[in-house]
Amino acid sequence: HMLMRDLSNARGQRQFRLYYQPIVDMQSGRMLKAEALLRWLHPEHGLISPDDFLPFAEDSGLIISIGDWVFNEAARQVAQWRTLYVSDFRVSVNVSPAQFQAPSLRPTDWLASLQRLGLPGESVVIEITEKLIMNAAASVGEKLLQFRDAGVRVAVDDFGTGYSSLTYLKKFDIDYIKIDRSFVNNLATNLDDRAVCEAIIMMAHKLGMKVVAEGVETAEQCKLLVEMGCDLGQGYLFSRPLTSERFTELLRGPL
Ligand code: G
Ligand code: G
Ligand code: MN
Ligand code: NA
Repeated sequence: HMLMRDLSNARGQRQFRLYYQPIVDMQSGRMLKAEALLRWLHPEHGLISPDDFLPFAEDSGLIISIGDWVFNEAARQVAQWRTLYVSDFRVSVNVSPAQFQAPSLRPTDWLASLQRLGLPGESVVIEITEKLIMNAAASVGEKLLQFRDAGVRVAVDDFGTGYSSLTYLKKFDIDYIKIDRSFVNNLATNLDDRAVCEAIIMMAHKLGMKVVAEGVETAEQCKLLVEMGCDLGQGYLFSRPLTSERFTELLRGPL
């Protein structure tokens, strides 16, 4: 497969980019975090979304070296932003279930990178999925614990679309729940979706977790979420994912 061969060369040829999307404190409006989103700048096909190449990356095992690049690049970037602009800034990094479970993903390697950059664990958040925390494998729990012990925060992405139980959220000491954007989409008109969001926020707060609403696109969705006590928001209302240069301008503020 052509794309496969290109993908195996992409890292060496510096074709990967990280985009950053702001995550905003919904009560204060402050921008305290960003989610790092991988893009592949293909010389012929242009910008390719991870949805279109991560399946190949996972099947071939390339996901490990790509994921290492993502983590190290995000860490390098957050170190710079913390030094120059916001001292407690955090960047979250997506980790797919196959990637997290691979024996070659070693938390100690990633933690060593943070240490080399002089970064505390709390400067990064790892975004995992419900599917992963439902996986009973001991190695999953051990790896999560290694990250947690080092202060790295853990978020459960796309929450509400899977089948995770409260038991698992408690067991793994999750910091953030990200409400899937399918529930946020029709918040203004759909009372069921509103009930789901309310229930997730209440449950998360009772368990000591913070909630991020994904896919916030309208002021009305934002207002409803603020009323529900949602902690953080992410979506086109605040900003699309930006290049690191554009994101830096945003942090630097008006000149
Ligand atoms: O940014 P976009 O909507 O195109 O992202 C599509 C999907 O790819 C999302 O589900 C997102 O979580 C995932 N994704 C984005 N960046 C990364 C990454 O660096 N690693 C992994 N494993 N998934 C990513
Ligand atoms: O699965 P995950 O939550 O990691 O996917 C994040 C992706 O969601 C990002 O890559 C981004 O492109 C997309 N996204 C971010 N904000 C919005 C939004 O407001 N609306 C829509 N439709 N997609 C969004
Ligand atoms: Mn995510
Ligand atoms: Na998500």
